[in-house]
Amino acid sequence: MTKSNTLIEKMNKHSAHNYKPLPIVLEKGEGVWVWDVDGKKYMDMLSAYSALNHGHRHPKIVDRAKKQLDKIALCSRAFHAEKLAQFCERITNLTKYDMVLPMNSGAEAVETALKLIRKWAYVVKKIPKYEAEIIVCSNNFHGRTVTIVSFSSDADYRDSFGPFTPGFKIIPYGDIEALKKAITPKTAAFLVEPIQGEAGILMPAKGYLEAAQKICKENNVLTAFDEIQTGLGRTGKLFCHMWENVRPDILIVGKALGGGIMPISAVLADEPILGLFTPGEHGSTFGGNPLACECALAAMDVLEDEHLIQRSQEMGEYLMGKLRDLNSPYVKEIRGKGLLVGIELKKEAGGARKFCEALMARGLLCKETHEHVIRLAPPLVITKEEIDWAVQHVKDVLK
Ligand code: IF1
Repeated sequence: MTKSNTLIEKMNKHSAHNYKPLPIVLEKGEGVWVWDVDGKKYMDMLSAYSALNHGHRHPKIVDRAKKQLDKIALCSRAFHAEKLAQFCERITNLTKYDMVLPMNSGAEAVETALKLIRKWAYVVKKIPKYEAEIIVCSNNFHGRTVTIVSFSSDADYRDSFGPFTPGFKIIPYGDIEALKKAITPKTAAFLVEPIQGEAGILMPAKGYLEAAQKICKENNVLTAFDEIQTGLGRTGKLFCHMWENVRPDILIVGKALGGGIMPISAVLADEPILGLFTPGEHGSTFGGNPLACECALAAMDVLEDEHLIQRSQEMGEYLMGKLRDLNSPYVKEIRGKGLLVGIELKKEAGGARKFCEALMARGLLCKETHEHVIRLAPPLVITKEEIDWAVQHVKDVLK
């Protein structure tokens, strides 16, 4: 009986069964590498779904987190805090929005955006109470709260959890005509992911976000972009929407904002929108806590100081080029932006899961998304040599 097996047994017995993880038990991480409890080393090409853009335990972020632990970690929003003030200034400067509202998880930030959109709809757009509609896309993934799964089009995420929150309209992703048709005088906003990660790294045609924003502007409809997975360098730009000439009214970030150490998420917007919340209308015990803020400050510093956005773009092109050169008979398409890369397999390949399991056995961790796509999303600190190592294994497995 290995240490791993003993621990997996404990999981099976005592943990809710809401996941089906690959059968390894991690104990340690450093950069792009992780080790399991039996001492086996793996390359992490999942990066906690982009929460580890800086890699595991980035030394500069860990150092600042440790120093912050020796000062103050938590104080609630009943008081001001030095680190929160610095965080608010820093992230609004970075993203060029007037204001920020910090939360903890991505789902909480999405919920925050939804509340904000509804308030704007009633106070500013003067939609009759409570008739505001928010347009979303099919195959979206925005989190797992009851309201968010209310507008999921995936049965697994949604089916057992009604009654559902009303007020959402689902249209096909990437379809501008559908957006045009869906907008009514009661439409408050369009919520969209610049790339649909969970749906299989789906990328809309170039110009989609720009066209969507134009139609929304013409109809006094807000745009809200969920950049929780695609933000902070993952796709080779600070935010994925920056591949186009757009600026959403509401920007939602999370995951990598915490530098791979603390959960922290945020909603960003200008004052006429984010200024609408009044005391008591929204909040969170842990949202904006000093420790998470210091991790986010360090994460933003490292992103800039180590040119991780540029790296993501260059290494992403390098990785995709190498994958295309493999010419595997199983592969239908290699696609992605920056270091958010999907290998879509042909149906005959029999699903991506078994390839991910084979890669795991060789020391490379990645995960299938939907049935036929292998998702490769390593930390942005990955080197060319490390990519070469990974591609060799992908090659052997896809032969
Ligand atoms: C899980 C997926 C990825 C997200 C976008 C909001 C959230 C997420 C675009 C919510 C979260 C995570 C959640 C995680 C798996 C993962 C995921 F496969 F489920 F869809 F990344 F692709 N918007 N995505 O991707 O953020 O509340 O989790 O902090 O197991 O649920 P959260």
